[in-house]
Amino acid sequence: MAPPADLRAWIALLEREGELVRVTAEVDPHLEVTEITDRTVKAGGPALLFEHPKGSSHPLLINQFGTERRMCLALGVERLDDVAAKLEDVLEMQPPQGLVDKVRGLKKLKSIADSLPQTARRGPSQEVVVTGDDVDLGRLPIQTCWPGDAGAFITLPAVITKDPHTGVRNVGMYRMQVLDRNTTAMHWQIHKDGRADYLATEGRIEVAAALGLDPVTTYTASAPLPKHIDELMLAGFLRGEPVQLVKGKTVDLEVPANAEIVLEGYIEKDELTAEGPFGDHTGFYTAAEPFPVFHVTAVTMREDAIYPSIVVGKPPAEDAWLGKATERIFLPAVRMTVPEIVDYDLPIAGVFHNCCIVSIRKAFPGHAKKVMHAIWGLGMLSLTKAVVVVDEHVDVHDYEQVFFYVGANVDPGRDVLISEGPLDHLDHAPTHQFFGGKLGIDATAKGPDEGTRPWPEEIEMSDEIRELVDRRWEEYGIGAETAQNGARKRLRTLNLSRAMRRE
Ligand SMILES: Cc1cc2nc3c(=O)[nH]c(=O)nc-3n(C[C@H](O)[C@H](O)[C@H](O)COP(=O)(O)O)c2cc1C
Ligand SMILES: [Mn+2]
Repeated sequence: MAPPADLRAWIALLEREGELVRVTAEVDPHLEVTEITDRTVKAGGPALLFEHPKGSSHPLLINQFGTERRMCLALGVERLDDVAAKLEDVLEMQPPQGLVDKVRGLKKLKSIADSLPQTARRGPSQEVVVTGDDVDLGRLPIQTCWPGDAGAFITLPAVITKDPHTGVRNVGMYRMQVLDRNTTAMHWQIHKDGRADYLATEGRIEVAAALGLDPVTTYTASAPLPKHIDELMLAGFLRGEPVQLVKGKTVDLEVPANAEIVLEGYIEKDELTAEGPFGDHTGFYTAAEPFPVFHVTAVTMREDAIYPSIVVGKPPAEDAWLGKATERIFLPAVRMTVPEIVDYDLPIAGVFHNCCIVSIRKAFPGHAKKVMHAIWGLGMLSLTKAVVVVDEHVDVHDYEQVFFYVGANVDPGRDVLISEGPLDHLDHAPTHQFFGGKLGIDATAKGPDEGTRPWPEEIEMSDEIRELVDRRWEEYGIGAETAQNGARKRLRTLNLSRAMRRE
């Protein structure tokens, strides 16, 4: 199943799958959309197309990514792990041996070459072009999400810039607070690539923000790729066909041809504004801080453009599944650097930077602590506040199991590591912004080689008796459901660790 070509194909797919509700009642993008969406997301409900947002002629799409199933539909896979497998295949390419291997290798290389974006002469995203004084962001149904927000924020943009030295494109999702009819703030946090492009540019940097893309491209704007990798290439690779671009009307940047809406413009070095407060994905308001001002020189659109939005707030919110997609998709890359990692889980309630549970194939004394330091040194995972390390047979996605091992296997005096390092821009807990404490918990089994008494054996029933009870279960008259429910947890653990070990 090929991923949808644009937002409209995506909406049609969602509708066919019973995953979309059209809301025909007039609804106010000021707070009301948030309350409806928050209830819907937390109930695992459908994507919502508000056809009549108050004060705008553009429909508003929200909750397109709000469940695991929709995230899988967006990426055209059965399970999020399937995306990782595709990526792993390319990442683990070995020098080809025989002819068959060479042909296979070439195919893989071709799949990368075919992922590069292509530039077309025209595209639907420029059917309508509004420039200069005619630009009016007030025409879009931009949400004011929470009562304490400083104003209306564009929440689901793919913001495009170029590195002034290398020319490499970057696409990132950064919220944009509307300041007036043709300016917004640009919330480039301190660790992000968009900000690095801005800092490296003297004077004026051109910027484009694409709204309403095919879901894969939207997702990749949120993906934490290394700075020298163009997110649109990942989008092309995951889609199996290149992203089509067109030249901007007022900027020297290429913009997605299939976008519903594109905001073109520029940012002047050191022109800053107070951005925020904003009800953030941390579950708290982030205080106002200075951020750059984006001047919009053109708005280009499709006819009857649909405006996409997302609400973040106390978890779980819609962004949980964008984050989970990243967790799964980046597992092969994480394992390439730290191969002893079997699996990891970033709990949604930990809003992705607060906690990382990781299972390892432990091979030497201090190994769990080595992995903690590796996580604290790895891309955006370096911002992780707490790392919990468990042995390979533990299902990191089963928090009860993890809690069991944290309780059972940890001597806090020996197995807790307090360190320090960079923290997420939005974390309000550390005394100093951006920098503070780190917590590592080693919940693996230890042995005499780590200076402990001999470690006891974990309780397991023998295979023989398990098989006997399987065979005789019906005779006992307790019911098939009970057996299934009881076995499910154990099986899930076994399946997962088996899949991860690729036996
Ligand atoms: C809905 C949503 C909103 C986000 N808002 C911001 C934001 O305002 N500022 C920011 O720096 N990152 C934000 N992020 C995270 C970035 O999109 C993410 O870190 C991405 O990797 C940035 O791209 P970059 O690595 O090319 O800088 C947001 C993510 C999502 C899913
Ligand atoms: Mn990037």
